[in-house]
Amino acid sequence: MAAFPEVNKIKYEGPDSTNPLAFRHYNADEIVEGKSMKEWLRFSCAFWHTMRMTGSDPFGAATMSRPWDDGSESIENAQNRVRVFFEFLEKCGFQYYAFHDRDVAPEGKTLAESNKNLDEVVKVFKEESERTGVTMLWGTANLFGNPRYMHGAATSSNADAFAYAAAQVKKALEVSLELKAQGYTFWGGREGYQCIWNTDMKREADHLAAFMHMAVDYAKEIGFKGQFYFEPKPKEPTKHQYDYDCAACINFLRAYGLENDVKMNIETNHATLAGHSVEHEMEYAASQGFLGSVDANAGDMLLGWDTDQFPTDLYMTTKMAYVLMKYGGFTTGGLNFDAKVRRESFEPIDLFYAHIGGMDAFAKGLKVAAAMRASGDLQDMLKTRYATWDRGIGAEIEAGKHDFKSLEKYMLEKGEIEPNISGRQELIENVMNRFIF
Ligand code: XLS
Ligand code: NI
Ligand code: NI
Repeated sequence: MAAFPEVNKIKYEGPDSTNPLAFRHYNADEIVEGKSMKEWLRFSCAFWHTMRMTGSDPFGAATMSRPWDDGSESIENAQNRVRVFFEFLEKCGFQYYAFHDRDVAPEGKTLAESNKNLDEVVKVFKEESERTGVTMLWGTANLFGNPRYMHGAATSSNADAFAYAAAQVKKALEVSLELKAQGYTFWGGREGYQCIWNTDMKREADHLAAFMHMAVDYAKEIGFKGQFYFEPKPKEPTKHQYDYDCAACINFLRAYGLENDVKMNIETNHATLAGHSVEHEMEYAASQGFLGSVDANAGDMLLGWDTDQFPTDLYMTTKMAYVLMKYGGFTTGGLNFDAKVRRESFEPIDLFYAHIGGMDAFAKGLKVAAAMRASGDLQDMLKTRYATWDRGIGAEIEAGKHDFKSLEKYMLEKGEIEPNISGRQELIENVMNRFIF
């Protein structure tokens, strides 16, 4: 029986449509700068939010109405949820999905039982994936929910927690291989600390690196070719997460010899928690060769935590699309909606409104970014701003022809620098607005 009988496959109806169950901009096969929208955007849906968020918060109980879910921890219920998930994915036109091991299958009394439960549910994922063609963007393991991980997993002060986490990731990699995942994500969970006086930071960092190396080695051993990602987040649940932002993560990867095996999975709301914008994080990662995948959501500027809202801000999606296009798009990654409906939006239909809105915001952002690129206005202003590096002394410095002595000589002869030119920020902002409205 269908879980969403009142919803048909969501169709593209064009910008003038007022149908809330239609796309106004996301037209999967429409070509934008030589690639279809679906190739650019590679939308993915997060099982943990869409199927498992109950709406409970520290002040109140669950609010979500999910008629297909009997609320039990049975395997049948877990398998049924997967079928409902695929109905949802198909109706929205998703190409990909992502899950943690413990989102999809109940944790058993022992590791062996948990693995068995997971296998039972993965069977249904496999069937449904084959039926629909919707595949796994990346896999991951929940190494933070169970109290055994109270001090972290790979960075726990308890070596057994490290071992347990290793066993969980081993299994998650096997499942990711089985479901043909394009990647595997490490998000810190509790890999951080609350109190520096009870923390051996160097030892914890060494352990985290050893853990990631073991994962990379095991992936090679079993023939899992998916891309590994490291997902930065500065805080929450711990006060100070080690995977603070892209700069910290990339430094870690380089320091520990993981730079050829792991790229970044950048989440919008985590970027803002770190005091950055998501386009800053994407540009930083991409310019260093580490742009992997994106967890698309949005925070609330008035709140200081990870609200994981759906992205609807066109300026933000435009800026994200602009960076994406500048670097040629994703290879293995995609736009994974790591986002949840608000506690008050408790009806199943709200899941559709939320995802349609997010997909449309990115589709429109992609079109605006493409128009901005086609006009060449921003590229021209950038070129003008850096013009002194394209000729004369600038070009010579970039070519490695100078040192401090030759530059001193140059400046002694020249006396003063070439006049600076305006940064034109306001004009640039107006140019962007010209394409948006
Ligand atoms: C939590 C993270 C998490 C990861 C996957 O804040 O965003 O959902 O994406 O573990
Ligand atoms: Ni995330
Ligand atoms: Ni998050």
